[in-house]
Amino acid sequence: MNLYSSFSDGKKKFAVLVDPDKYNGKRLIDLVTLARESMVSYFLVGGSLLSKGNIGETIRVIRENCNIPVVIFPGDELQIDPQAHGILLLSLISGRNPDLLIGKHVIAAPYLRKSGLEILPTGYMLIDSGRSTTALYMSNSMPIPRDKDDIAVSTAIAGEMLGLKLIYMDGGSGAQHAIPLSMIERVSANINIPVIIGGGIRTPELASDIFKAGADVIVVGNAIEDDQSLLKKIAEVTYSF
Ligand code: 1GP
Repeated sequence: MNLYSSFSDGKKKFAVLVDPDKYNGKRLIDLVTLARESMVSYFLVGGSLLSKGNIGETIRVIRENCNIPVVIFPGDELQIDPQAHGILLLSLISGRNPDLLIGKHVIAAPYLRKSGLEILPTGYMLIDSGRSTTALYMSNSMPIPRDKDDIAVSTAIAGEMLGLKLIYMDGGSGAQHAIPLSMIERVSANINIPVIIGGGIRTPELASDIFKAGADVIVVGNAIEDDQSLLKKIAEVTYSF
């Protein structure tokens, strides 16, 4: 499987975020069944802070029950598991915390090499979403202000120039506001690598608007945790493009 070529094939994609703290047992199997029926593009597995979940067990259950690619969205260097297909190697380019720009990567590198996971080098940009999310607090960094499209554009261009292969703009899980459409439009018009958008996407209508603004991949977590019927509706929107 070449994950990157699927991210960059120009078709709109829908990723379901699975936080191992929030899903287990029947609830996880039900989610996987729904995702399989709706032809979800990817499972993203991980969390900014895992307190009880077991990422390996979550990935094992998903792999046993479907063929949907599993991509780790790591909250830290402990979230590496060879059962997944790939991992977003996140560099937090919106922040100025050296650990999240290169420090954790140095610690993780030998393990990643041994894991056999496909590495997806990702410029990760936290955008102010109206409240302090776990991702923001744990990152010990400042988000890009919502009304500063220019900063977002320059940051994304710098990420592309540094050789990163994906740009992920995130409001953080449970964001009060999703990423502004004007920011998505400007960023996606100014770079030639796929743009992933997540945080606070709670309706199929908003998912549609975000795709129209230029997103290649959307990530939805919280809204599906609250209402699993959304999964099918957002998948339908995704594949209508
Ligand atoms: C968080 O982008 C993801 O990192 C998804 O956010 O849980 O708000 O959908 P939500």
